[in-house]
Amino acid sequence: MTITITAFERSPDGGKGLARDTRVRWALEEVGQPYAVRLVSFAAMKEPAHLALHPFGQIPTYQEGDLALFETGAIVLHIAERHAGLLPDDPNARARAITWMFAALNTVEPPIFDLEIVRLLESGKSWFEARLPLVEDRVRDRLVRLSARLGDADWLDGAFSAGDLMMVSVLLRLKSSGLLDGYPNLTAYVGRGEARPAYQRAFAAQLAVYTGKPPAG
Ligand code: GTB
Repeated sequence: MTITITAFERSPDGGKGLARDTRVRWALEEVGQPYAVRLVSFAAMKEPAHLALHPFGQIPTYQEGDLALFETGAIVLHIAERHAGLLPDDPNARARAITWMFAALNTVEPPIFDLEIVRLLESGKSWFEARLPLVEDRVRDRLVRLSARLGDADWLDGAFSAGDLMMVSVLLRLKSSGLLDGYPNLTAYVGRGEARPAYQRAFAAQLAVYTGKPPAG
């Protein structure tokens, strides 16, 4: 059955891979599932046809036969549960990998998202200089604890899993901020994620939407 996801017709990040379709593409590449992409404009995302797929008018969505999903956590979990390669077989290890997915989305991503919003929308405001360090500190609090837990391991809990896919995807949002620089093991962790061939293919595919050139190879 063909898998179709949606992505920005023109991503505001200019193809840096920061929009959330990249994590879904990455998951599909890890498990070797081909997929089609339907590009949507900001206007089309708020039209009834798209709202029927995504109640909040966002990307990405996931369609497979008569199944339609939204929310990257749910989509990546669905992919990981149905195809080998992203979740361990051992039930406890599997549950822990899923726990890391939730930790990435519910505990680590929110302060990173807040930081992006402050930088993007509040830079001209009178409170910006006072607020920015507070928000950065909340991000650092997550990083210092994640860094301590990762230690010198390659991945968060044994072999690479959907938990790492989600955590690396979330940390990638910090790349341009310099905040990761204080945590060499996290920088290396993100680098290992980016170096995976499946990530490379996902990144190239989303970039090709922006450049209009098909991915090389
Ligand atoms: N919780 C949802 C999920 O995980 O699927 C969040 C989905 C979401 O935020 N989608 C964004 C969207 O559709 C795109 S990814 N926004 C349009 C809207 O809400 O109207 C977020 C995103 C967008 C752009 C950049 N960027 O340019 O750097 C980075 C991340």
